[in-house]
Amino acid sequence: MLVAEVAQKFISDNIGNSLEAEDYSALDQCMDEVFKYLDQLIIPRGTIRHQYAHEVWDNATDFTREYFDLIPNTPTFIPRIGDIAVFKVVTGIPVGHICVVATGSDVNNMVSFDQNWDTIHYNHGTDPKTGLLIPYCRLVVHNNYYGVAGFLRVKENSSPSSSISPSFSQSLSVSPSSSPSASLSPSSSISPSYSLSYSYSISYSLSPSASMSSSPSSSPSPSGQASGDSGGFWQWFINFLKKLFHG
Ligand SMILES: [Ca+2]
Repeated sequence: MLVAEVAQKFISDNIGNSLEAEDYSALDQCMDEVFKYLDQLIIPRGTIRHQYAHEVWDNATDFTREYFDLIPNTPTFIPRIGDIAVFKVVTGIPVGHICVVATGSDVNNMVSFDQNWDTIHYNHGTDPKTGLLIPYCRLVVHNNYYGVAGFLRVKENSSPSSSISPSFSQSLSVSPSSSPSASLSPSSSISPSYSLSYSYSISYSLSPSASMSSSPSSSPSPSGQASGDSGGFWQWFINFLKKLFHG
């Protein structure tokens, strides 16, 4: 499942819910929501675990960067659904803040899924045990990205959906084993060597003709001798016939 799909499902499943993940001394905080979000992504909570939300950005670790690209907030950057927005310490945000980016952001405003944001106005009443207002998750529009330090974007190779690709590459590794059909081609390279032996036989057939052509010119005697022999034979044959019939 893609990060955007995980985020969309996480948001739709939890709108209006109070989420608690870690540190029961501070119930339903912004960090609790994002811990639960990481659970859905199958990303270790330790990648963002700090006492205060702003530290996720300010004190990001190698473990954080192992799973996320850290993208600073700029006037033109538009985050996408599934990104994690981290707020620095500014007036009105004493310990920073963290939330999951939803759909609908533009260069002016960020739409996100937040817990414990403006809890004075948005709460599920007072917890009878603690006497504190009970925060819950909801969609928020952050005007002008006020306080946003940057974003954590899940790296492509750390998302659960990309873990399918290794099995694909294994099926691809089967194809080299079928390459023995290609290794049959060396046997077909014998025919070129055959054609070479043929050219040898041609050069052989040339050498006799060369000796033939050289022999008449260099030694006329064989041909003269041949005709002399044949003339001597006929002469002998005629004499033989004369002896036979007239002798
Ligand atoms: Ca908590």
